[in-house]
Parts: sequence; structure tokens; C-alpha cells
Amino acid sequence: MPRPVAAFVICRAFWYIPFLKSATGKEAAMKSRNAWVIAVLVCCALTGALTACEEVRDAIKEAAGKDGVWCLDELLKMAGLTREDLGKDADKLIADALSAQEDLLGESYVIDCEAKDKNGDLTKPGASSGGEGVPPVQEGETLVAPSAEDVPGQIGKIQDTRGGAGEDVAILLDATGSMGDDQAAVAENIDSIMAAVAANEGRLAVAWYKDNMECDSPWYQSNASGLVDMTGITSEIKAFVNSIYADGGCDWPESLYDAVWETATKLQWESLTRRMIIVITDAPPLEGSLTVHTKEQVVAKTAELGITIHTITVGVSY
Ligand SMILES: [Ca+2]
Repeated sequence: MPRPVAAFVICRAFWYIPFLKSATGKEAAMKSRNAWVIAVLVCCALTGALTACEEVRDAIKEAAGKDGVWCLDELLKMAGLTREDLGKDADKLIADALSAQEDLLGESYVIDCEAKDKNGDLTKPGASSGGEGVPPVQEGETLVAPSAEDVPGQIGKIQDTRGGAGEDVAILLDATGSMGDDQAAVAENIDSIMAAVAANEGRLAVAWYKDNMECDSPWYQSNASGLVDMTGITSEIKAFVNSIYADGGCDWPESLYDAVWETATKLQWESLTRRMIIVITDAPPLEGSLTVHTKEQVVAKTAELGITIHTITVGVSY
């Protein structure tokens, strides 16, 4: 067996031991930083070749998946946590686990892959068709943005490929604690987002949402005038985007279904060509008894109103 491969196998096994041992303990995330460091030191000593450490590190990174992007569940597993452990301290637990991982691997990107799939379910209108006098509903884009820097590019991609003359566009941004860098990226690029809508002689609205279940008050807000003609005065949109402050959220999932419902039903959609909501979040939707509106209700309502939904699931970072 080639040395890097042998080293990887040994290290991979050692890497997991501290987490397996602490899997039942709730302090696992707190301990994980030291556990990772110790595991790597043991690993290096065992392989007897310090030069192999870099190779091992690269191998572990490789195992993380394409482009070094990890799924949140993998990170939780290694920190001895499950989704059920992510109560009101969700942000702290995930932030600690991320920090511990980055001590070992350097900057890494974590996507909640389950959230990507659940959010993406909203983009599938199924057999529904638009109501009378509304644009046809299409299947939307399901995109990811591993780092906040990728967010403007993904919005631009949707605008380039799915936008069109006379469009109505609503950007719906998760504004809970882990979204600060993503909110900043949208704010820094709002001029080009607005310019793309203006080029289509379209209208733009922005809204944010948090957790509607006795967590955040207010939990939802949109800019005062709703959909604003981007060929006219655009200062309201810019000011609103810059005013968004990312905090709160309590548990990990947020009120995505209720927020899409609010956005779909409160805005005055007028476009007869294209209506779209672009969702930007790192988390999955609240479900079951924790949401007022179900996924099925939201999909049916947006189809009725001729609204196509696109989702961008962004990397988890603090
Ligand atoms: Ca929540």
C-alpha cells in the first residue's frame, strides 16, 4: 500500500475515535477542537513521517468531497452531534464544530445538503400550472453558493438565464444569525442586481425572514413599497437591503414556507411574462407543527399566482 494511502487509512480511523467516544455526550462540540488536534498528532506519530501529514490532510480534504465542500451532517457526525441536538443553541454548536474543523483543515465550506434538497422542492411546481392571466410557472433553479462570495454570482446566473422583459423579481433573504456575510454580499452587489432588473424594465422587491415560532419578532419584513420599478427611483431597495441585520433564528430550521407564502400573497404581482422569488438561505424550512403553511400549500399558491421559485442554499459560516 502506498504510504499516503496507508497514512490516510490510519488517520481516518484515529480521527473518528474521539468523536465515537463522545457521541453520546452533549459537550462533544466543545471537546472537538482538542480532539481533532490530538488525533492529527497521534496520526503523524504513528505514520512515522511528518512529511506525510500534508498528504494526509489533503487526503482528508479529498474525502470531504468535491471542491472541499462538506455536508452539514458529516460535520455534525464528526462532532458527535445529531440534528436533534441543535436546539436553541444551534448556532453556537455549529460554529464550534466549524471552528474545530477549520483548525485541522483550514478554511472549509459546509453546505446543509438536506436543506438544499428541501429548499429545492419548492422549485418544482409539479403538475400545477399558472392560473388565468398569470405567467406560466417553470421549474426553478436549485443552486448552492459555498461561500458568501459566490452568492452574487448565483443571483446573477438566475437573472441572466431566467430573467426577461417586464419581470417581477422578489429576493427573499434568510436574515438569521449565520447569514451576516451573505447579507453583506447581497448588499455590496445590490447595484448590479438592480441594474439587471432595470435592463429588463422590471420591478424588484426585497424581503427577509427569520423564525416565526415564538423566536423572532418581527420574523418577516419586506421593503415598504413592495415591487419597485427599477427604471425609476431605486433608493428604497438599496436602503432596505443595507438595513437588514442578521441575528436570531433559535433552532436551525427557519420559517421558509411561511416567508414564501407572505412574499407571494402580499406583493402586488403584475408581470404577465415572469414572476420569480429568489430564496437565499443556509438552513432548511421549519416543518410540521412548526410552520403555519405547508410546502404543498406554498407550491400550490405560487403556481396559482404564476410565480417561479429559485433557491440558493449558501454555505454555513459565522
Ligand atoms: Ca429556527
